[in-house]
Amino acid sequence: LWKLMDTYEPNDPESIQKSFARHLEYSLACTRFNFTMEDAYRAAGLVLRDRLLESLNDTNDYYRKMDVKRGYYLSAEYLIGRHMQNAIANLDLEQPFKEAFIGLGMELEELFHEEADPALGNGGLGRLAACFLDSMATLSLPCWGYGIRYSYGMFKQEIQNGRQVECPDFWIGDGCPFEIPRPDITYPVRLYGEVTHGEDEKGNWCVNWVGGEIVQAMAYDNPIPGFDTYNTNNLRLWRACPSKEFDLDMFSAAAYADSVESRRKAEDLSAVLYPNDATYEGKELRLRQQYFFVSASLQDLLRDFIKRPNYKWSELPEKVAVQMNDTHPTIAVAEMMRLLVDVMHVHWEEAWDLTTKCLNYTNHTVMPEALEKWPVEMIERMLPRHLQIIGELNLRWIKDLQKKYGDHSPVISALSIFEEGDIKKIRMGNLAIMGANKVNGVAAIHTEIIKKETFPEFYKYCCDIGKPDKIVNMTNGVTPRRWVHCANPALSAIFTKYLGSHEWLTDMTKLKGMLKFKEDSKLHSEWMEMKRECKAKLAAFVKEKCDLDIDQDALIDIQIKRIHEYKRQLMNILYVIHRYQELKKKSPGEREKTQKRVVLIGGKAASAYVNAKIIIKLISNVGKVINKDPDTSKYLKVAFVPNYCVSAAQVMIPASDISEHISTAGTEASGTSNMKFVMNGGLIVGTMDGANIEIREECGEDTMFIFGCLEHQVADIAAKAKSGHYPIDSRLQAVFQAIRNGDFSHGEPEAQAEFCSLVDRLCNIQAAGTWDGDKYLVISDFPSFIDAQARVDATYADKAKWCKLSIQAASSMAKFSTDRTIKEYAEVIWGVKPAVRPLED
Ligand code: 26Y
Repeated sequence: LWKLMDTYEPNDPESIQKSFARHLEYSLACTRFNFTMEDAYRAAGLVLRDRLLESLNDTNDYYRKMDVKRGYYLSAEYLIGRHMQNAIANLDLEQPFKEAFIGLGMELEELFHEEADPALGNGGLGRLAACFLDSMATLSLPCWGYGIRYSYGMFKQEIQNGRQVECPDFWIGDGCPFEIPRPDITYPVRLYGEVTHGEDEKGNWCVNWVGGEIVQAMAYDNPIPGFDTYNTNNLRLWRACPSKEFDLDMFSAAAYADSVESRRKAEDLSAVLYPNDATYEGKELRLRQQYFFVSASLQDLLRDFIKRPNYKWSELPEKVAVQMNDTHPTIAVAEMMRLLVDVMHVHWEEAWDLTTKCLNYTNHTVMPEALEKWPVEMIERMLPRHLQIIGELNLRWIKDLQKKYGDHSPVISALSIFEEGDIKKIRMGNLAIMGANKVNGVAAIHTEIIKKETFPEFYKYCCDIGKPDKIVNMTNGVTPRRWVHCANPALSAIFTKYLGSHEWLTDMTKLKGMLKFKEDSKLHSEWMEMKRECKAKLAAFVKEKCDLDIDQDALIDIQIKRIHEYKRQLMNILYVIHRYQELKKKSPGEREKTQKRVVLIGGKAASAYVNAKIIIKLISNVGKVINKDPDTSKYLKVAFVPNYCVSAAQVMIPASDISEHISTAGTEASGTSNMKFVMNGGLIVGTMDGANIEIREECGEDTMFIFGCLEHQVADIAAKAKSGHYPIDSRLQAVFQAIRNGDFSHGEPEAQAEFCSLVDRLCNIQAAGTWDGDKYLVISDFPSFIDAQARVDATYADKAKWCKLSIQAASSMAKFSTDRTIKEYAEVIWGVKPAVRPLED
């Protein structure tokens, strides 16, 4: 068979062209003379897929042959973004592809734009998972991702009359050429039903979970090629399909309609991503989704384990490490126990030992409301066997705690998996911690907050049993392949030219070599030219998306992230209003001397998040006033950029001069776009929060415009406010006044009422620091925010200085490559080692 295979030179332009023509004709049924750009994109995608498939299969064979320990990343979200450009770069096919398509009269870049942007995630957590996959492959680590193949990803955001409108994103509509359906890889997943006891074939007492419904999980593989390695890893996403046996029964009973209905219900499972971050919404379907993908993934990885000749269960922790991405996949703790005990007949104690050695848990969010809790009643109905298992685990856990702390210690109720109350609940965070070998936060400050505030009793317990390092820090990162090389080819070329090789793309410490050029005038002019190029692309993008002309000489100021009160987009737009008011006060001559600025804000609001949606409306309305005011529009523009997504980020981030990472201290676990901006030579206006703190440490204090209170001051400020001391800066008063006057309401009474409600809430002094007041201390931080912005303008005025800082910061970001992050996970948490596939195997 091997000899019969069409052999091709993967790196040869002519063979790429031939393969392209073949796919166009035979895979897509087009003719060589009649095809659209979209057809061309698809055919090019299939050309790549051939190469990816080969590499994926060979890599898997190699891992199997070497019998290596595997890592498995379980995540309900992956914000992978477009595949094509990234795959071409990672497979080292940029030159031959370019040549091949120029030869065919096509620009590669144009093809890239035809690709849908798969948005199977909400925000930071999903994007982090995607960057992790890229680094795992690049480091040749035998690690796979598991998740859900949602038919509808994150909604598309349209802005109509300044308001967010959510539109469905049927990204899979015309098929994705990069995925590989695997109808032969399916697993049954049971839901509902009941638990009975009986005897197995050998007459041993056993537990049976029977009845209910069975859904089939079918695998779709998404090859993840590494950069500068022959390894290609896999992101295996599960799609829910109706169970075959079930259907047949239905048909034979001639219950055709019922059968169709049950089909639809099964398919619902993987239909939609919940477009919600941070606020936990207790939807039954979400729990079903979580269990569905966790069960399929664990069945799959255990099947792989037992395929090894002479496997022993005791070896499982030497061969398998699982990472649970937030609480979303933490039902894995109970499911692993069920599979080991009920299906594989491992003794309870050993099963628990194995489970707690294999599983690990990452916490991503400071907000307690994001730690999922499921009503016991819901679990009992949907996963009756799991409730029993969790009950038994908890019983043993509590006994252990009672021995240590006495029967009635308050520690016990805090650490129990069950939360008492009118509606008894299961705390998935506690289940995860109990079942995990390691628990980690995602930035230094966040890990400290986990120890002190999120799970203090648990941390104390770890210290008491002599295992304080069960909680570890794994500072986040981003992949430089997508976020520098693909997003900003001009910058990538500068680095490669000055450093003499592209090694920096796999070893970012090499960028330190740029520091000696940071005052070099030749580099300065190339650097500024790079920024101009990026700004030109941004200008075209903003023109298309917002119908706004932006001055490419202006300072570009960007805030892009989910819209959330803690991220304080509101403070940003209040500042823009203040800046506008200051400009209005100036004479035309004075205005000439001010720094021009373009402020771009983008991000999606959870569909039920009322305040976040009002903030979007306010930003849009402020834009309408400022942008068309002839006194000021030359100096200040502001726009809400619709439908922020990975591909938008790739255009926006490289063009920024400054970006805003301005969450209240102690609220943003890490942030990752902050890293992307700085890697692209942007500077940060930020608070001492999340990864900002560590970025500042690496790049130098002079590269960051820091403002706002510190985390340890927050409680005090809130307490003082409650006792009536919460002064409002006069400049902010003026901004509030303008809003109350209706200056930005466009005569729309509804908008006016909404904007006033935002302002009133902030001004409710007694409630500052609480839910009904200025919870995120906008008022308190506002004056120092103004100062920070003034420092930005002053620094920007000195072009050489700015350029130096920009080079200095971008060249000091080695720590924030996910290559560093993933190496730490692999070494400290997983114990997984690289397995570099040789080319000829
Ligand atoms: C339970 C459900 C409602 C839920 C869904 C999504 C809860 C949380 C999330 C998403 C959380 C998230 O994206 N967290 C972000 O993770 C990033 C990667 O670690 C951090 O950089 C960022 O600070 C944090 O907000």
